[in-house]
Amino acid sequence: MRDRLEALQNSGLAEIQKTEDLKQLDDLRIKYLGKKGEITELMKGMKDLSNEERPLIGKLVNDVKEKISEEIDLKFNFLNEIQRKRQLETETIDITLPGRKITKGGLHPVTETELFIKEIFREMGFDVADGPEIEETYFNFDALNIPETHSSRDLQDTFYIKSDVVLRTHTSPVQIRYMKDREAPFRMICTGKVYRSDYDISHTPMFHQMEGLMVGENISFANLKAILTEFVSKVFGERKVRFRPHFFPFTEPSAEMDVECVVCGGKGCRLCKGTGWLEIMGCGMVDPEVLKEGGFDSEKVSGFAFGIGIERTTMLRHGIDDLRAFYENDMRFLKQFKK
Ligand code: 2NM
Repeated sequence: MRDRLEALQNSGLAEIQKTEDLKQLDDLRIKYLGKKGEITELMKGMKDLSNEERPLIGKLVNDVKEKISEEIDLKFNFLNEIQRKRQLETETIDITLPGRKITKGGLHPVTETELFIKEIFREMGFDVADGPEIEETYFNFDALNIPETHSSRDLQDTFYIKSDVVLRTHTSPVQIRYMKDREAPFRMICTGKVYRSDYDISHTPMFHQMEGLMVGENISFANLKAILTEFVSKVFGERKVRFRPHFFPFTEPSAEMDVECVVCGGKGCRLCKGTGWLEIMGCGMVDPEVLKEGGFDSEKVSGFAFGIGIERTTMLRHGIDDLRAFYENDMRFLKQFKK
């Protein structure tokens, strides 16, 4: 038994020495030290030994086990280190190579115009507010003096979520909410998405609007003209403007504002349909009923309001003649607006 143990130790150590990779080494660990390994096998013969010999051989078995185990650990560390070094050599990264190019995106032209016109009003002292796109019919219609029978309330024009909840059809409900929260005087604008069930060459079911409101003592139509004329000159340059009478349920009197055609300068062309004028926004003096609904005494304060479509403004600024270009995600179109 002593001889067999010695032979086992020698062959074990020799095999460990020769091993060149970690997998082989692991196989050896199993071969010698495993549950079904050679040493375990040899120990089965222990029961045949005399009582004097058994403890001596037992100690010897443990020594051999320990020796082989130590040797395997040493070799393991050695091989592991070699493998790590090899890895470091082959997997080095050349940090002097140029990096992957990161392409920067740009603002969508509608977003860019939205930010641009917001900034113009901010500079004129207007507060910027916003509100929910899913809105109660009360804020979207009733509070704005839009009668129960008004055609804009039709299922055909408005996306109803429930009988009293809609996707807002304009941003005016934000003005109503703002009035209820504030004291006069104030001036504010809001921009955002609005929804109408309409889809053809010049209408998309979602589009963007900016609306504004100024309320205080003695706010007049002259103030409206001054502010809006200044705004239009900042967007389109020094051009003639005109106000035509119009009708909106929430303003009285109401008007539409035109700017001298940006293409022909008033001579008449295809864009302005020969009129020399481009319609750009709606406006008016806030109806006393709407002021009252907003919590104001229409005997003490007055106000003007206005609304402008951002898609249309973007088209006129950049000479885009097809609304659909904004929603087709054609990179050749969008890249032209990258700054
Ligand atoms: C427009 C035209 C005219 C408008 C009115 C109000 C409110 F809530 F203050 F009454 N907000 N926006 C308004 C007035 C909007 O868009 C073409």
